[in-house]
Formats: sequence, structure tokens, C-alpha cells
Amino acid sequence: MFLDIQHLIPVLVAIVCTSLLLILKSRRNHNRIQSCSHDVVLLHHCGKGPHAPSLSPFILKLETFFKMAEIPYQIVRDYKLGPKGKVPWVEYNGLIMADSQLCMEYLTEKLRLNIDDHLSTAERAISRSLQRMVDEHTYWLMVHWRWAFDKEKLSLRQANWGSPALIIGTYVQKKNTYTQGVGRHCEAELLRILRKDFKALSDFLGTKYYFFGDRPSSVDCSIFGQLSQFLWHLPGSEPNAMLRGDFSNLCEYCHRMKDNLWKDWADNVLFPVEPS
Ligand SMILES: N[C@@H](CCC(=O)N[C@@H](CS)C(=O)NCC(=O)O)C(=O)O
Repeated sequence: MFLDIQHLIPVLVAIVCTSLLLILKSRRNHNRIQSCSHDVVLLHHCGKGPHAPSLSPFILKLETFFKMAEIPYQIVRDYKLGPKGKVPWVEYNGLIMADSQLCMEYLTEKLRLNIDDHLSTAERAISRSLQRMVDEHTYWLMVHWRWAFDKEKLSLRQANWGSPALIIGTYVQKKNTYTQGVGRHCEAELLRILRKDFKALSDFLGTKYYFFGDRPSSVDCSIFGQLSQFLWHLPGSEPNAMLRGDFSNLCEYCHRMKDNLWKDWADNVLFPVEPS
């Protein structure tokens, strides 16, 4: 078939542009892989939160763990979901891993970390129960409040979620919480349930510095990750007022975790001034 020069030009331009884009993309990936040296964890991230380093408690949990265990890591803000369709996920020496807890357990074993060595057998059992409670239950209460009851969605809007993303997010997350179960409770019931989770944490913490004494342990990463969302990302809400009013030891604990482990907190939040 014969093509004159007028028809060929757009085709050639398209071919050149596509090739350039592919070259740029492969260079970017190459640079990324090259810039991450051996034994450095790449943490895939979905952006800074307004008043805490992430709107995802699980990203905050994992990053806190890296800091606590002094594991070198690098953040990739690529807003991509991992192989299990969720964040966080990491790359470590060529291995891709998803799920904050599985990542922590893998690295603890691989690097022979001793962050839970000071816990007795009974304390380890309690630690596991607390981790499961906050990550698999308290988390969902926060998600349901954030998406179903918090009409203003200030933190999400501050993190640049536009109206279409908020509409889709609300639909998806209300469906998720309904399937999980907490989405079937009314506001008053949710608050009563949440109060009991806060009370259990508050009573167990008491006047201790961290959950198991003077040294932080892995469960502090989970508890801090989850509580931080109520404390910093639900300003003006009833869960936030409850935490600040009735469980002040948990608030003080969150500030302690932040001050002791997150020297670079202010560089990792969108608005370094705390909401009142
Ligand atoms: N068990 C997972 C939970 C991770 C999780 O639920 N991440 C949320 C963000 S906070 C997510 O990616 N949600 C996206 C979705 O469910 O589609 C972990 O510990 O990493």
C-alpha cells in the first residue's frame, strides 16, 4: 500500500514519541533499582498525610518499625497498590513482599532483630492479641468513621483527594466495612465499641512508657499506626475528642512515639503544625 509523506509524518511522530516515552520509563525504573542498594528496603508509599506521615496506619506502622529496628529504607511515592492489591508493600534485595505484619516478621527473622526479645512468653501472647485487635478491628472502626460518618473528610481533602476520588472511595470503603461487619453499626454503637478498644489499650498501657515497658517493641508500631489516625487525621471528630479527653495516656504515648522515633516527622507531613 502506498502512503504519501503527509500521512507518514503523524505515524513517524507517534512512533518517535512512544519510543522516547518507553526509553524514559525504562531509565526511571533502572535508576530506581540502581539507587536502591543492597539491604535497603524500598517502601512503596501513597503520599504524605496532612498531620502524620501517612493516611494509612499500616504504612505508618511499617515505617515506624524500620526506624525502631534501624533498618535502612527508601520511600517510593508511586501510589501503586502491591501484589495483594493493598499498601504497604516493599522490595528487599529483589524480593517483593506485601502486608505490614508479614514484612515485619520476615525482616525480624532475616536480620535476627531483637526488638521483642525482652518480652516473656505471656507478654508475647498479649502482644499478638493487641496487634490483631488494633490492626484487624480498631482499624475498621477508623475506616468506617472516616468514610461513612465523617461528612467533612477534612484530612482526605487536605491530602488532595478530589470530589470524584472521595465519591468512589466512599462507595468502595462503605462496601468494605459492610462486608467486614463494622459497617453495620450505627454511629452510637461504633463509638461504644471504639471506647472499649481505647479503654483496653489505655488500661494496659497505664503509666508505662511503651506497651511493654521502657523499651519499644513491635506491637508499638501497630498501636501507634492505628491511634495516629484518630489523633491526627480525624480532627474535630467524636473519636478524636474521646481519645484526647478520656484516654490522655494514649495521646501522650503517641507523642512519645513520634518524638522518640520520628526525628524527621515534620519533613514527612503536609502540614507540620498540629490541629488543635
Ligand atoms: N493487612 C494489611 C492491611 C493493609 C491495608 O488494609 N491497607 C489499606 C490502606 S490503609 C489498603 O491498601 N486498602 C486498599 C484496598 O483495600 O483496596 C497490612 O497489614 O499491610
